[in-house]
Amino acid sequence: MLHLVAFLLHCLPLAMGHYDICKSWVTTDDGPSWEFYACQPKAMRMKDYVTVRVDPPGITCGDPPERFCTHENPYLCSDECDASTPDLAHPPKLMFDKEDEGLATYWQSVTWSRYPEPLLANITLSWNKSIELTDDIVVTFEYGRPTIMMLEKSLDNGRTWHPYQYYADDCMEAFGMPARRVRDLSTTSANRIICTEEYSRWAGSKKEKNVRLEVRDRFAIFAGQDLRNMDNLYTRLESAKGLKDFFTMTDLRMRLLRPALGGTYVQRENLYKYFYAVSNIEVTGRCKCNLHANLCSFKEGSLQCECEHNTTGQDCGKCKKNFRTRSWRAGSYLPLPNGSPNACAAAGSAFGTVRRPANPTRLGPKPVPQEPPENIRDCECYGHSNRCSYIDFLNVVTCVSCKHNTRGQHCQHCRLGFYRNGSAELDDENVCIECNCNQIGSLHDRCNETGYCECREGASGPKCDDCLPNYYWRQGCFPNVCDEELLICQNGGTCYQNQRCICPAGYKGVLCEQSKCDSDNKACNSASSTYLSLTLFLISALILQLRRLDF
Ligand SMILES: *[C@@H]1O[C@H](CO)[C@@H](O)[C@H](O)[C@H]1NC(C)=O
Ligand SMILES: *[C@@H]1O[C@H](CO)[C@@H](O)[C@H](O)[C@H]1NC(C)=O
Ligand SMILES: *[C@@H]1O[C@H](CO)[C@@H](O)[C@H](O)[C@H]1NC(C)=O
Ligand SMILES: *[C@@H]1O[C@H](CO)[C@@H](O)[C@H](O)[C@H]1NC(C)=O
Ligand SMILES: *[C@@H]1O[C@H](CO)[C@@H](O)[C@H](O)[C@H]1NC(C)=O
Ligand SMILES: [Ca+2]
Repeated sequence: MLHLVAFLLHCLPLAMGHYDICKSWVTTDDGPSWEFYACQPKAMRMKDYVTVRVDPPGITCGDPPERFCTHENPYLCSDECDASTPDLAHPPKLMFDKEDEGLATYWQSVTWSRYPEPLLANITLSWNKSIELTDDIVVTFEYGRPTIMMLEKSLDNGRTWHPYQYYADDCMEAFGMPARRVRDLSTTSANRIICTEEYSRWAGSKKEKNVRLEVRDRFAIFAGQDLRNMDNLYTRLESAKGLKDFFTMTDLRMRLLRPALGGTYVQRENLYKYFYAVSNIEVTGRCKCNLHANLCSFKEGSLQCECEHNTTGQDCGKCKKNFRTRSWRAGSYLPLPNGSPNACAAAGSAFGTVRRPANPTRLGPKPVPQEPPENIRDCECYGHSNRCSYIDFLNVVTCVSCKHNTRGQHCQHCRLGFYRNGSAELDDENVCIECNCNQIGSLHDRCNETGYCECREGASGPKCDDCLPNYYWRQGCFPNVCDEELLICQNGGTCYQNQRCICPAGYKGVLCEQSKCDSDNKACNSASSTYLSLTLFLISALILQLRRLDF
């Protein structure tokens, strides 16, 4: 019970009333109607919805069964890991089970029997859904925390990965980075990737078990200790570049790079005490629904926002069909306290009146902040950007930082090197496809509307990675030197991959058309029989001539 109260108190600031309803039925002068607000789902224990993968294969202990011991008891190596015996097995799922009081359950790796080869393991957590952290990630290690490890994350379901935080007992030695603490970061560096030494030093394996990614400390930079000033945090999340994304991910990877050493150097005579054992990975966060949903459900094995505001998609990341009069936008925490729903609109609704900023005074592009909604109304970027600039001398509002490989005033074109996906709508994340022109075969990396690249001489195919007939590929397309039709190797030579003739002894030239004797008499001497028969031929020809002349 005490535990529960402590947990509730701990979560209170983030669970509090903010942005928890999407709409309410209100009565105004014009009668009752719906009013809409920015809204987001509650924070949850994300470990309940995760799939895990542990690499490399065979890194989990117990197959074959193995003995191990602990740093506290290094000479009593009687503990056993055996994958085929449930009581002695340590599979990955034990990092996500409910930790009842009493004995911890944990995943465990093989021991470092192959020292000095490093003992490396990757633990990859995937949600197949964007989530936003609302509290620290806490990883609990039984038998000591790694001396070197790092966290990586992906925002695109594992296609690309980015470093998230580095951990080492000596950051400079392990990663060439100075050691930093999150508590020392400032408002301008709140999303900096750091290396910390706080969670890697030996302190006894029973005493210090946790490794953290400090989310609350980073929130506290804006919201103050105890996170009392959440309004300031929400304001910063809307305005500070990259800050929201810092807490967002679809996948998290823990790279274990060197196990606990018990506070000393590696003792080769007893490698049974070096391994990784993780009993829990706590990830607290919420579904990212772009402030268009306050519910997120687990359906068919994946988390899914229950979208409002006439949006749809796993993250409410686009407008429903027939609600695309205005391009999609995320809801906003601003203005406080209810935010802006930025709902999608059906044709015929009263949106989209074009207004220009009054009295433009400054020259050049000026970022339009979120506050004046008139300007934002003009910011139509098909959902590929939330920001626009006003260019005074052209009197236009243009999107800035178009994402998803788009460009243009309304992010309506594809960047150079990309082409329009015919089956995707303009507000689709997949609207631009990479040309992927073969670097050697093509003239440049641009392509036409159907994805065809412009090829160098001899190259062919949509991506210029093929050769035309009568050309062969070797770091580019080159005209055939020989073939079976027109450029046939002479005198019994054979054509090698259209690149050259392999000539029999005594012949040379591109098509073996030249006898070596024509120019090089020594070769003829050594090939004396050829030489002899040639001489005989010449003599008999001479005799024939003499006969004709009828001497
Ligand atoms: C762990 O993942 C990284 C990429 O994030 C990869 O380079 C490395 O080879 C992986 N290590 C293992 C042991 O699978
Ligand atoms: C990921 O989620 C999407 C959308 O809910 C679903 O269609 C897809 O099957 C899921 N993929 C996996 C590997 O679970
Ligand atoms: C969404 O569309 C319905 C009509 O299907 C409309 O009644 C409702 O008000 C719309 N919601 C928002 C937030 O625009
Ligand atoms: C084109 O867009 C559709 C619809 O979003 C998507 O399913 C498909 O994967 C895209 N094609 C490519 C090659 O990206
Ligand atoms: C793109 O180029 C290919 C090959 O030159 C051509 O067949 C195709 O019609 C072109 N597509 C467009 C839309 O121009
Ligand atoms: Ca456990």
